[in-house]
Amino acid sequence: MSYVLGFDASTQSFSATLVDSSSLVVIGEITVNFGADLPQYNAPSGFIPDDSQGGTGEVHANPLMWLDALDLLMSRIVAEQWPLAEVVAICGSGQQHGSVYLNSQFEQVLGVLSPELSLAEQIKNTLSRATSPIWMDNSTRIECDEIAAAVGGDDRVCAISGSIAIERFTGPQIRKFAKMQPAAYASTQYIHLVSSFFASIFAGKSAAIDTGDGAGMNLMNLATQDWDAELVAATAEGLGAKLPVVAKPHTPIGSIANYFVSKYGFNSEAKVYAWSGDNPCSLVGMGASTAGKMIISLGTSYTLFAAMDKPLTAPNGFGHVFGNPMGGYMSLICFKNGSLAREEVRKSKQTEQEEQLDWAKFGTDYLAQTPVGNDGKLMLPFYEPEITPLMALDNPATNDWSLEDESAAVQIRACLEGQFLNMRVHSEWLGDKPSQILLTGGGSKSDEICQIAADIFGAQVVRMQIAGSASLGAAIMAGVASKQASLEQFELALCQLDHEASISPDEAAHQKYNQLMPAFNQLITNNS
Ligand code: XUL
Repeated sequence: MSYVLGFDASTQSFSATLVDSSSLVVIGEITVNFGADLPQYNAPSGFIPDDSQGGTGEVHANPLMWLDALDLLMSRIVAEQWPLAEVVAICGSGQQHGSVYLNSQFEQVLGVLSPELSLAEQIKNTLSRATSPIWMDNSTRIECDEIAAAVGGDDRVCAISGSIAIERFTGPQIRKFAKMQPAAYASTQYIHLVSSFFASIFAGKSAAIDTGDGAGMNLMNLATQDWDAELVAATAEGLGAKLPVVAKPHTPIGSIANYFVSKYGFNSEAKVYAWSGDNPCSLVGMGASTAGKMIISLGTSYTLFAAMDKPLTAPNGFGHVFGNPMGGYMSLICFKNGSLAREEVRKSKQTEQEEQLDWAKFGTDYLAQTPVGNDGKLMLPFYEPEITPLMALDNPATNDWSLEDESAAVQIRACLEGQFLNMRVHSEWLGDKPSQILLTGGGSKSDEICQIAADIFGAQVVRMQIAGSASLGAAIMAGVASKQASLEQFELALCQLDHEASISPDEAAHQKYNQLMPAFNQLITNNS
């Protein structure tokens, strides 16, 4: 028997998916939720709330919390008796753009990790920066402008790296750290992404950054698939020496570290492969790594992405090009006010008891009370500054109606319709209207949410039979890299679409949304 294991270090949780690579079946998925399982870190949604950081737009997370979560996840996996001794290959996914800063002791400490102690206890002293900026951080406007100016403008940054200089991307974040904390920057020997940090932990040595996730840094040259000397120089002095090498997907990093062998019972022969970003991994997990399928993922952020053969960049700066782990490229548009905005609108009107309702029931109970189009009551549901479009709101904007005056049902519909109308407006540059959308992430469990998506895009919505597309994608990447089976075989067996539960657009509803588009565009213009 042989198994492949995929991890997902995401914003709110750390999960693992185990796949039997002989019979090509998913054995299970196990998760640790940062907020619920590690309350001592005071990060209910996995990050340090912005107000405790002075309301500056900085959003950081504690890498020690991630490490404790990994140890906890491993102990749950052992309790479930997953056959770790028969795991042959490990890969993983990380929330994109987040960075971990480590001093010169990092590699040496990794090489001698003791199973008697926790990962957090041992890695703690190798951090040269206590917290990690993550993708929700939008505090680097100045640094973005400086980088763009140094290389000849945003168009040039985009032509080289696949994105204009973006606040949450790692390069601008590094520049800010180097400017604000020069001594800590000087003592940094390694700057890892979340993905390459965990690949390092598993392999017991500093791991490479893969081209999928590396493209989300404003530092990698898409054409050469390596660091771009000009962008690196424009970002921070001495940065070249602190960046790990760039590796193609499927690159083996090494055998699993002894820590995991002694403590959790892995086979010492198990290979660790370069990890990637959550969106590139989801592309694989959704069976969409060849061009032609559009995916919308309803996670902490909402993302809209698709594989593409040629790197087509967004004309308005809102889209990005990342590496596709199976070769070629992928487009991505990220919307920051995703599931947390849904939670906000729910919380604002619900009693404690009703807050326990899951979204499936919530959809039936509340969306059923309001008509398609919400009688023209539109909302930009931005509880945090939004990135697509760039909008510094910290409360929803509406077209002349007041949230306080309306029922929970009206607010909920306005929030959901606003989210999908915004996705439609900002994905039009991708070209042809998709005939089918693959929907994943927590919100996709609700038929009513899927119906809104289908009606707004005028496309059929199909879901996967299995949740957790990022960790599944990582498991498939481990399986393909270690040649357990081909990508086609894994996809055929594991990326099954739930056709029976597919949702078709209602033509009348689609027309109604078409009619609302001008008013929605006006709402965007009024708030820009
Ligand atoms: C993508 C992005 C988010 C993170 C967290 O650019 O910022 O989707 O990857 O999921």
